[in-house]
Amino acid sequence: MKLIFRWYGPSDSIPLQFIDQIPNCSGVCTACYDAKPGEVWKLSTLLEMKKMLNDNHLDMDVIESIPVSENIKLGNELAQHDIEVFKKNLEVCAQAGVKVVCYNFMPVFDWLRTDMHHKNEDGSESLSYSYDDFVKVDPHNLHLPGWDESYSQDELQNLLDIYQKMSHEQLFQNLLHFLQEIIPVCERVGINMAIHPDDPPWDVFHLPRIVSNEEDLDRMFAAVPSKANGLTLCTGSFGAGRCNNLPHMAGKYAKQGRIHFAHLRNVLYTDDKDSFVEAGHASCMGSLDMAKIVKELVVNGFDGYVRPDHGRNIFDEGGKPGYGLYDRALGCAYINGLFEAIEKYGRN
Ligand code: DNO
Repeated sequence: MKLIFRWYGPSDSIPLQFIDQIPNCSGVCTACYDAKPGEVWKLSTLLEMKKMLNDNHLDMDVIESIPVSENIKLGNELAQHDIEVFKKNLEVCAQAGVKVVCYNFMPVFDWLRTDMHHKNEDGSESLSYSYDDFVKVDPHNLHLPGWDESYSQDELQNLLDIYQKMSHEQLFQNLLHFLQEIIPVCERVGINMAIHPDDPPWDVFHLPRIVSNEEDLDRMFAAVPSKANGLTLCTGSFGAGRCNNLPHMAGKYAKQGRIHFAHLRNVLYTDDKDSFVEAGHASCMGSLDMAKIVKELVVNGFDGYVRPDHGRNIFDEGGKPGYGLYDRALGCAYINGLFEAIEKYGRN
């Protein structure tokens, strides 16, 4: 595996030198955060970032994410234009040496939580999702760190209205059309696409979601069989869905050569509904068996990129919820330990 770290570009408060100091961390995943969905990225911007990274002994092999515009997800009259822009962005990324592009197909909102500062007993803070609080959330007044927000309040209202009429099947067909258009470009330029699952993996605010479980993935891979059509195995996102068997999914899709990128983090279920807290990465902190997931990856030949995911706010760090340095660096150390132990001595 190749261990990487998420970096929000030159404005990220975490110095690249610190990321370089994380044991075995070979690079970062990043994006052109200034560009809006539907805009062509500048090769010069990517190359400048790459130089900054390389100067700190870090690679830029993975982009997270090229945003998929709402036009594409809606399949409206502007969709084809935006798909062509997406293709150009893939070409630009390939010219900058990018190998994997993470993206998602969640309507309007990316990942969703109800509390950015959930206090744990040890004084650390986590992102969390409470079933009871979710019903009180106003979708018009939601901003989470790391989201690609590109619409005004009016546009948001309009989008929510339009999606109320969209079925899961229609959204799935729009995903297929998108993949059928872009995958040939990926194959030509040598990029693997890695779709990020819905987070949490169920419909929110009556918006359809279609990348939530094994059945969704099987259908998507069967429809577009190219290996360039792959997955970001986000254990925390799929894992919030208690029906998802993560070790089984890790093994199955690693064996199929579909997992190009893995986000390895843990979640702790906090009630018998859907509530969860983002725990520390180790198995003992949460509800997922991280060692079993990594073992399934390793024995089934996984050789892709891996990153820790949302960290807790620990050691009074403050900063961007989920994206501080300390707990994610601890996550890296844990991930390194799991892979080393299983690769050397734990395959059987
Ligand atoms: C959350 C991230 C997601 C992810 C996108 C990929 O922290 O895992 O925002 O980057 O869904 O497009």
